[in-house]
Amino acid sequence: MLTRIDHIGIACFDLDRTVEFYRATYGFEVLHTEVNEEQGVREAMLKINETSDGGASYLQLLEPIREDSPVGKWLAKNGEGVHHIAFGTADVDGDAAAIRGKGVRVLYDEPRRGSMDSRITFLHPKDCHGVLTELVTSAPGPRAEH
Ligand code: MC0
Repeated sequence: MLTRIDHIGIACFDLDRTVEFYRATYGFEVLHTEVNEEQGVREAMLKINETSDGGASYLQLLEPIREDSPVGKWLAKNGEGVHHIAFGTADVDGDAAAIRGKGVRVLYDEPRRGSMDSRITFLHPKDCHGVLTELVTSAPGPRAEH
């Protein structure tokens, strides 16, 4: 069951400058940064709030590390902006299977590694009214904060 908005992914050209905008304008601080080679991004997670199911909600700022990555291609076509939304679930495998059963294309056969050791998959935007949609199961235990 999808229980929360885990994050909103925002594509940007310059991660450091975008992080500074969110800090200076709203006071949001970076909880975590990492490079995800497989996804082709350098990212920063800004925690917005804790949620009642023990998860949290984030803004995820994404800078491509390769032009031919999903975010690189999307930025070249659209410029900066909201790239995807991500729903949190305790069971990404079960929810992905159920959604696939409804005829929506799930992009991965098995969930892959996402931010902070989460397990993620994506639904094709063309099957979701133009919205690239991610499903996320957070890693168990305390979040890595660095
Ligand atoms: C592409 N399209 C999108 C879109 N990306 N529509 C809405 N939102 C997006 N973000 C549209 C294009 O405009 C195009 O429509 C059509 O989908 C095909 O796009 P394409 O540029 O030709 O690219 P493809 O087909 O090679 O790839 C699209 C696809 C890809 C969604 C399959 O971007 C993908 O695999 N995305 C999932 C992985 C991902 O996005 N990773 C980055 C975040 P038209 O009408 O022009 O045909 S990684 C992340 O977020 C991790 C770190 C985490 O959360 O932990």
